[in-house]
Amino acid sequence: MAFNDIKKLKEILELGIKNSSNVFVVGHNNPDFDSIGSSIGLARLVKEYNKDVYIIVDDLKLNLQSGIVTVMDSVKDNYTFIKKKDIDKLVSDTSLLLVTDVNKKSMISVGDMLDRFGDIVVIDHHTENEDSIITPYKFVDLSVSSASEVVTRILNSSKIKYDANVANALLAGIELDTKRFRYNTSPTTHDAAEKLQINGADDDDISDLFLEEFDDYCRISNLIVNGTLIYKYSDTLGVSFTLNRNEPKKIYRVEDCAKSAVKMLSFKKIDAAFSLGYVSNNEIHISARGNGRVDVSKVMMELGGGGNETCAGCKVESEDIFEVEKKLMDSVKIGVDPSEKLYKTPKLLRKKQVKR
Ligand SMILES: [Mn+2]
Repeated sequence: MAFNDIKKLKEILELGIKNSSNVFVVGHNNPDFDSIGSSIGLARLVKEYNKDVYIIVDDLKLNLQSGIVTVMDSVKDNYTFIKKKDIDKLVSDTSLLLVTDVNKKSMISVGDMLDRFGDIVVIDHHTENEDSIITPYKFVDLSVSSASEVVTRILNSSKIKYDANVANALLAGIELDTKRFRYNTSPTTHDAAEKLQINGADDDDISDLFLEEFDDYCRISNLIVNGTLIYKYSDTLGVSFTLNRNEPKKIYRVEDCAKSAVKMLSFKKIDAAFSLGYVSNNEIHISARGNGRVDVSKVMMELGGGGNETCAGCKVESEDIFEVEKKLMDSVKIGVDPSEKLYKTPKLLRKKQVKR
């Protein structure tokens, strides 16, 4: 169903934009640099055809990474960011929706209202599954570095001029998904990056985007320190559970949970790390990371989420984070190889003493 011919994609985009009344661009929820960079690049393409274009970012600003906010702010004078609730008065059956860096309905904010748009074009580099958007205009190429690379190539081959802020946004997308040119690159990736630099992308600006904010570091460290319990499930299997036990209702970013779980997994004798936090008033996010001894996707599936063996997550609606943690602690056993000799009740190995 999907195709991977970039020339065909370019033709579809040109025709689709020309024939539309207005255009919406959406990336995945909890946007990263590739999703936001490719969205901005696509919005630049749309503007070439003098059509109104809206970039949908539905996440709370509070939940966005600081670098994403910096990128959005850098282009906000020329590009319009809207929330899902603003779409109603703008959308019609001649509207075009461009979906970038994602192809699954459940991962975009407008997944439940796709029938409101006239046509949908998907531009992505991730595998498809039964949740993938159904449209004849689906470009999916697993071999390209990033959605930003694809969009850069289209802008360049159409000889469209773009400013340094757009170039920075696109280059940040490529750099994120290639881990700064260490993985997944091809000659076309480097060619795209070179052209972005010629158009004003600045390596120092991009390095700044990748730097951690001190506040983020403090928040994540505070989360770990104020609430990590380590349990032994067997003689050798250690599992950590992180949540803010001082202020259990505190709102975190999905990113905070993910980063704290990754951090916990970097410690000796931790085989799986789970990090829980409220991301809105009654919605709890759980990030799960493992080294393979516990299949964390099985654990997350038990709570309605998913992922893969070493990296998974889920969202749970609940007023009681401790109750969710209890259920999670029980579910861990499901992810353990049945040959492993587990204790009847896991032993609390280390309880962080909270000092204020
Ligand atoms: Mn990507």
